[in-house]
Amino acid sequence: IEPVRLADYRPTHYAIRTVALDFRLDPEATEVTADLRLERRDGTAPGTPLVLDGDELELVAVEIDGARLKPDAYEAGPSQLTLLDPPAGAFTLRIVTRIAPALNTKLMGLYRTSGNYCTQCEAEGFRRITYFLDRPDVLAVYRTRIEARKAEAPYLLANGNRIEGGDIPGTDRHYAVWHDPHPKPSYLFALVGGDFDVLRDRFVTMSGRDVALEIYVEHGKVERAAYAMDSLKRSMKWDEEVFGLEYDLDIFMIVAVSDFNMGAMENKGLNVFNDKYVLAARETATDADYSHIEGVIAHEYFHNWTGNRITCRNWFQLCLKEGLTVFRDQEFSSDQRSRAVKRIMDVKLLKSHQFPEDAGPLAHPVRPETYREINNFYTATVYEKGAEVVRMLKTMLGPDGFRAGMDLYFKRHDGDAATIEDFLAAFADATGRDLTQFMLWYRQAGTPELAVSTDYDPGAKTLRLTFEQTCPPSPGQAAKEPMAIPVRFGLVGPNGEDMDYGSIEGVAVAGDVMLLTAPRHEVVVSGVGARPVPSLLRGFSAPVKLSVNLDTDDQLFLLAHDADPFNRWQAAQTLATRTLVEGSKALGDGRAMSIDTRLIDAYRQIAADDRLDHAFRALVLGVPGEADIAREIGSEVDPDRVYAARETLRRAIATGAEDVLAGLHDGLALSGAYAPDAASAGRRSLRNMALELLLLVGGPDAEARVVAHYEAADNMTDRYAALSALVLNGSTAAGAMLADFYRRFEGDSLVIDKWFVVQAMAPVAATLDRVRALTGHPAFSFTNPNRFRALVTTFATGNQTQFARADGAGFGFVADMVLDMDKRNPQVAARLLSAFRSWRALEGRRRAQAEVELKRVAAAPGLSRDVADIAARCLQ
Ligand code: HT7
Ligand code: ZN
Repeated sequence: IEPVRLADYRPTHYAIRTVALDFRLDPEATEVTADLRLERRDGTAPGTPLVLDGDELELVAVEIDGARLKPDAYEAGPSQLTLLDPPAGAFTLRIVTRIAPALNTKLMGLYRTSGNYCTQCEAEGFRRITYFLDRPDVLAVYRTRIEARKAEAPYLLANGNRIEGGDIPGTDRHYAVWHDPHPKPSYLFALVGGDFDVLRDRFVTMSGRDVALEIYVEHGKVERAAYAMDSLKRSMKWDEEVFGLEYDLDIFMIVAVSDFNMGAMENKGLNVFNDKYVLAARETATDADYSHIEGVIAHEYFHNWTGNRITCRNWFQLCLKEGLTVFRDQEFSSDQRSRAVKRIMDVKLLKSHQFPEDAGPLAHPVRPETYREINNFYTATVYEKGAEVVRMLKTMLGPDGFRAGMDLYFKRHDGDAATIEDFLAAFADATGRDLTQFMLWYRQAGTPELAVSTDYDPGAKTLRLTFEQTCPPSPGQAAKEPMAIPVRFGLVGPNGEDMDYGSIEGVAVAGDVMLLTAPRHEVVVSGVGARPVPSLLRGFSAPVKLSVNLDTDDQLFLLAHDADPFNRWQAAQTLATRTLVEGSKALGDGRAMSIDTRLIDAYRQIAADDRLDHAFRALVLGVPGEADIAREIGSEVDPDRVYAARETLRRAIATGAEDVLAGLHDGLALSGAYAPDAASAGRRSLRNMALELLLLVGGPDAEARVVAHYEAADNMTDRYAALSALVLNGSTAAGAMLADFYRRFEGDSLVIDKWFVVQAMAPVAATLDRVRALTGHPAFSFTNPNRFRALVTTFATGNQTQFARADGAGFGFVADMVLDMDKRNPQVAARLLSAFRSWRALEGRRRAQAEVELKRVAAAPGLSRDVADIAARCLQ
């Protein structure tokens, strides 16, 4: 497959000014009439052919200015329509296509979900509806008419404001007409037709615009949309208060569907959501589900400005909307909840998903320069690292400089299809700063490594800090240039408080941020009265791998005293990681794993410290995940040893803090009405962490405690915590509890997904057969991405020991699933295949098995571009 290259970008020869669409909805034969008002762009020679994109389309008719085109005036196929000699002046092109939503298993373009019609056009789905210049730099004003049988689709929705509608006399049909005054690219087009329940509300914007808010859900689920509606209103208010950004239509609609390839989609005025990010009730959704709903609702709403009003010039600029919008939703959640806890959770996600991506064959820059299949670039790097890059900008420019840059960006580019260069130019111009070096964060892949050595001279009262940055090679980028790395820091004095200091030589400093720009900086801090423990990279001020020559005592000191909660958490992670990396090596060599009792004491103290936030304590007690440990080990990884080391450490913490944990579990139960707020959720998270650890201590009391917890639960967070503790621990009572859970929630698909997830994650040899058997369970479905991801993708990405079984059977099963799914839904298949991305870091036998399966996939006939691309890159 030929790659698309950023260097080859050219604007289109023709502009499309307006689009009038007419849909006659039918499951097998929807007819779409598109009237496109086209114009040759300046600089395009008259007679230049107009080449429109298509995908699996059937052309019914084509006309120019009302006259049918002669067959020799155009060339048409399922994936292209070319007008060989278009008129010299502006003209209207009418294209009639026929599509079959009921047969659309890719869930791109117009498809069916639970008997309703819906669309997904990002990135290249619009071309599955009609022939078009289906790229983000072609902006047009859309008018959409939809017609359908009234009984089948009582609601007919599209972007913008509804301007007309009614019954069609003498038929059982009706219609609606929508007009979106804001020019937009085709990927933001949306249409929904179907039968729903609706939750309605209103929001008055800061300038007094009265906006109707509507959330459409499948019948019987409207009560479960209340939290989403509340999140939406809070998001709208927050964007006004924090960024001065106001909503710009008279109506904002969200439709929750059960078949969806990703999380949600920010179509102008008509967001379409995976229902798992809308529906929540105490008995069915966990606290994590509630916080995801809040975050995703905010994210899609925030796209209205960062993505819709200012869109991307081409798909290479995807991070322009995604990284920035993730940053905005992170900030929103930080303001709604605990900033420190949110930051730790975001960094956990970055390290567990983006760092491995950046270290393997799928690594790519935040702004890639080539792609073969754009759907494979909706990645942790574009989203999460993209958000980190925006966060660094704010750290470097300060809150006022950052806001000035954002304001200028909106002022300059509203209505544009912009680039990362435009984005950075706004910050450079608003603040007078040179961001040339900073641009490397968008251009260079790989996680920079920052090694720091510290040396205190008591005589001179100076602290010397030597910083050295390197960045390992990544595909297509052998050598890297030094990056601009902001390091937020403090010096923690002997009394545990931040110390004052004098001047700092050797690096530029603004406030508590040093800005490293060179491969090596020798920094001397003077006027340091006593030996400090430096706290570096506070708040994770840059997405780098930091190693500092601090010994266990220093790290324990930071864990106990650092004023920066992120670095307290990080100190625990650093100590645990050292123990686990050493431990898994020791287990491999047939030695016992050694665990410093001071570390266990520290965990015990954190658990018992009532001055600390509950959620924060729970996070500190959560030792690094298996994938994090594997990443630290780097090569010749044996997942069984990693797992064994991790369980040994967790058991040691549980045993050492048993009385404290029992006290927490007994004392933290909440009485009264359930609320999903951060404080209550934090309390539950600490209590459930205590429960999980207590089970590791073992004995009949521990298991009985979990069973009692499950039975007493009045919410899904507590019930699911008990279920997953038992199942993941392989406890004897797990089978009965799984059966009970299924009975209670049978028919509630989103909850049954949790039942699939927990079984797919069980770290025991029987899991593979169990997962295989569950693919035949009546509640499972190969056509629904949520079901498939819950069972199969979770097995591949959330169960290191069983996916990477030494006999290769886990890899074989997943490869079979990829090939099977590829025929139906290539996007879902390709995501599953990316689970192989760290295969080269495995020990020899497993590595060889993974390679065999990857090669089998790569060689299969008729592969989609999505899967072929991932397979080829994994093997390169
Ligand atoms: N912008 C949205 C991306 C998306 C998507 C991409 C490819 C295929 C299907 C998709 N559904 C949604 C989601 C977002 O980041 O907000
Ligand atoms: Zn997004």
